[in-house]
Amino acid sequence: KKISIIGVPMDLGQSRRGVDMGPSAIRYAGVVERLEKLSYQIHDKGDIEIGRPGKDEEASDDNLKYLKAVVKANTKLAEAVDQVVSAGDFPLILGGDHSIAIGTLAGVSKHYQNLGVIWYDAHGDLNTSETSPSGNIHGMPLAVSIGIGHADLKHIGGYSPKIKPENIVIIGARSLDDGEKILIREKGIKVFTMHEIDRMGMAKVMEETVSYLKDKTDGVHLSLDLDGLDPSDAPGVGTPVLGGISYRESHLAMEILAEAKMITSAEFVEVNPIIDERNKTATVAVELMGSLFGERLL
Ligand code: DIR
Ligand code: MN
Ligand code: MN
Ligand code: MN
Repeated sequence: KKISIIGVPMDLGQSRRGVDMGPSAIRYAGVVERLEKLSYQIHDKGDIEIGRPGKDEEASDDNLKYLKAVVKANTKLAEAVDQVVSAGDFPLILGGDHSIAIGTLAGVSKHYQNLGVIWYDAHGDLNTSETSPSGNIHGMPLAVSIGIGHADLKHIGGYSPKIKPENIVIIGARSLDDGEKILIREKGIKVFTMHEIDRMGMAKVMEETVSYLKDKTDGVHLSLDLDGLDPSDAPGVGTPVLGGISYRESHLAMEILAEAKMITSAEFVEVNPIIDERNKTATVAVELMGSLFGERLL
């Protein structure tokens, strides 16, 4: 079994600098060694090149910060991911801010008739330039991927939409903007908020997620934003929200996905070593990858 790793040192999709160092932090936390122990063949393809934008690029009339730079980086990422899937390898993407999910999904989804997506996040990432309170594109990738948003973002990879709303499961939501709530209802997107996780327990949430996606999808992408976890377990994120998923619950979630043998691509995003505590968040990311790829104690 082969895993190809692609780093995306991107920080332009949000406003806290430092998340561009996420891929380095995750590598330093030992991702390659960890997965090699599980007898995978790991090919670290290095990082996508992210150009430095011009000084005038942040400000934009259309509430889409660094649009051009984000489009450029995601176009390259889509190409790289496409090659990995074509080669039959498992693509493992290291972020970088969550705007990179646009490129990942553009590269992956064309290889499937019905790609499912598990969006593990405190947020919905379903904003558009009209609904976004921040203008940060990392709050928009899920909307873009169902075909809602700026044309230049939607058409990365040359096709739109990438995924169907009914093939999405959001897990861990506890901060949704008004426009996102409307879209979730309108499109019938399945969401397990913190309320359901508390009430049902993570085991039940994941079992329902697996059975919801199993029959209608032919592949499932896991997009894991480290801010889905509680900030006490994953402090190195740009937009922490109290009351998140615990470290243990997250391992359980990954273990259930491993047992289901359902995940066909994955990305771990929003690791920001600058605001972290001794690389704790990258370390948690690597440990969760261990569980996702089948690590067992006995
Ligand atoms: C907020 C934050 N909803 C926004 N989004 C984040 O800016 O659109 N997503 N942090 O992960
Ligand atoms: Mn988030
Ligand atoms: Mn996110
Ligand atoms: Mn975020």
